[in-house]
Amino acid sequence: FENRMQWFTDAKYGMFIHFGLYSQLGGVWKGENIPKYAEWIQANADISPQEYALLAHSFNPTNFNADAIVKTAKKAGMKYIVITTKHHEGFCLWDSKYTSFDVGSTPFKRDILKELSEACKKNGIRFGTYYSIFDWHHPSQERNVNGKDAETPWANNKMKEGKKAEYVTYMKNQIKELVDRYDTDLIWFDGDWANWWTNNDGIDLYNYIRGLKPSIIINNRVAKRKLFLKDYGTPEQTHFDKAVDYKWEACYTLNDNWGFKAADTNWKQPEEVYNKLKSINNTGGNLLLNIGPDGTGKVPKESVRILLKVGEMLKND
Ligand code: JFZ
Repeated sequence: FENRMQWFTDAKYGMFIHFGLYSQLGGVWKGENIPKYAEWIQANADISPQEYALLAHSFNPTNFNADAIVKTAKKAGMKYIVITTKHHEGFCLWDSKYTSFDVGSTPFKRDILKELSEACKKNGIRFGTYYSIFDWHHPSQERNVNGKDAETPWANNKMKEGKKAEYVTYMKNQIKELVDRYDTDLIWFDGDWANWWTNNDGIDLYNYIRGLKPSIIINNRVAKRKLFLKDYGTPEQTHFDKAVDYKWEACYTLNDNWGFKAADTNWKQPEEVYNKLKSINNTGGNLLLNIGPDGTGKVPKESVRILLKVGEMLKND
């Protein structure tokens, strides 16, 4: 365990990238600014999976520049990158054999995970992949319209009767693709709160992935996050002031959204980011700090400015 976790413990600071179909919308649906997280727009504007899927036809982020992103991360003092390969929307950022709701069915087609993983290798940066447990597009699942769950029909989505095994196979097949094609070093799960996903489902998936690549690191959201702190824990937009008896990583974003939101200009100051990083590292945590490229693939210039400024401050430590 110590050996496997060593690079992660030493890394201390990484870059999170939220990128998907939602990046094109920038938080706006049919002319209306939709409140809350931009990457949740499908849920927050209650867009049907069929209508949402049309966004694949216009996905063409020709400004996505893996080398530039990796170089920015490196200059900023970051040692690993984790990108959303499949967020809750279900769209896959790689050309998967197991679905056509993926980059292979867009006008774009480029293998950006390959571009990013190779740029990482070249620059001595570890490469990680985010994968959402629940999926707003997969036919096994649907909005929850009954009883108490109807209050959050998307956040607590429903697994259709008898469909779970098929979906778990889909997840396993896709994760094997991420391991085989991109040699991912870390898998960052999310969405463990889905009520059809059990802690044992998570442990089974964890063991399956470790069997594919024994050295891989997997966050605790693979299973029920409070019960399963095997590799590392993941508090969100908050961090611990005291050391805890497990490895952990806080994730923060530079404004108030993970995915790109045009109207969100509430950028954190470099000093604030620097101080957060220091206090997190001082109590044994890593910081995974997010950028959300826009629909053309361009990283907001404010994000780049803040990251590079923090990088300079770290150099003067
Ligand atoms: C999740 C995602 O839903 C979100 O879109 C983003 O990817 C973020 C990094 O992770 O959001 C969460 C996860 C956990 C909590 C709240 C929002 N939580 O534990 O309170």
